Amino acid sequence: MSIENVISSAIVRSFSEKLLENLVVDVAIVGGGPSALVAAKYMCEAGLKVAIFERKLAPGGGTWGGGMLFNEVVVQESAVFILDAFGIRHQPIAGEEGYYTLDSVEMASALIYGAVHAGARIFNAMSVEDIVFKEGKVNGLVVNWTPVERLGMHVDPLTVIADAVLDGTGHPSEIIRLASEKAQIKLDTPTGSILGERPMWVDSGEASTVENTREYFPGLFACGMSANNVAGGYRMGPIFGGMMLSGHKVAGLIIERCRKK
Ligand code: 48F
Repeated sequence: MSIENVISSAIVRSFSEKLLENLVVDVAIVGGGPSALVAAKYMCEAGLKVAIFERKLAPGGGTWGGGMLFNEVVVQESAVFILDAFGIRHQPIAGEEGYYTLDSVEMASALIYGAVHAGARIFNAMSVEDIVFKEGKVNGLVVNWTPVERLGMHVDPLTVIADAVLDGTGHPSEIIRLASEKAQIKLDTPTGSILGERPMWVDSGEASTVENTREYFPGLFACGMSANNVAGGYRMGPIFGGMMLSGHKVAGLIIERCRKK
């Protein structure tokens, strides 16, 4: 066999096996931002089968660019145990006890590496365009290639079946919005609908990101900015402790739910 053919067949075979193995999972995560990557690592370590579907070529979400493209971010003391679990280095901010700066590129790459090495499968350049909704329950995701979505090609998608779906899509809460509008799901919020993100208030946003991280409908969870948008929390900019703690919290909630089943 020619080397050209060896390479092509190996890639097609390996990828097909990987995709086939992940068509039924315990947890299907939409979006590979920081909160989702943290959640993935902890869920995998608890023995759950986790797949992440990320629209872009590079997972990491809003981590890479730091604050206004200055590639540094800030994390507070309460989330340092997560930085340590991923091996992300951090420096104390002089004169501000309990706050640290870290390199956003190191953070993004370490989060991806940590999630993958814990066992999560990341499918990049795949967009989630719908949910599987059967007998009043969220049962999985409907996925397609991002180029298909971007070019508006009329190509039918494939499905991934999951016990739990995690919306980690950031500010737009794409999956919860879709579920709310298309499946007419009543969410666990005061109005039953998405309340919408509020403007910048760092301390409040950091706290509410974690508080708002929960199951909004049986089988449908939200973390990170998605949770904050659903429940009307304030935004917080380039401080990432809340994102990481949100990922840690949702992992605990989903692990508990899967164990009960
Ligand atoms: O927004 P994002 O980084 O998620 P996050 O974990 O973190 C938010 C912070 O980055 C930042 C912040 C912190 O202060 O405010 O914004 O909440 O990443 C979300 C990821 O989801 C992908 C998107 O490309 C991004 O990488 N995504 C969004 N919708 C879809 C999707 C979709 N329908 N299918 C697949 N991926």
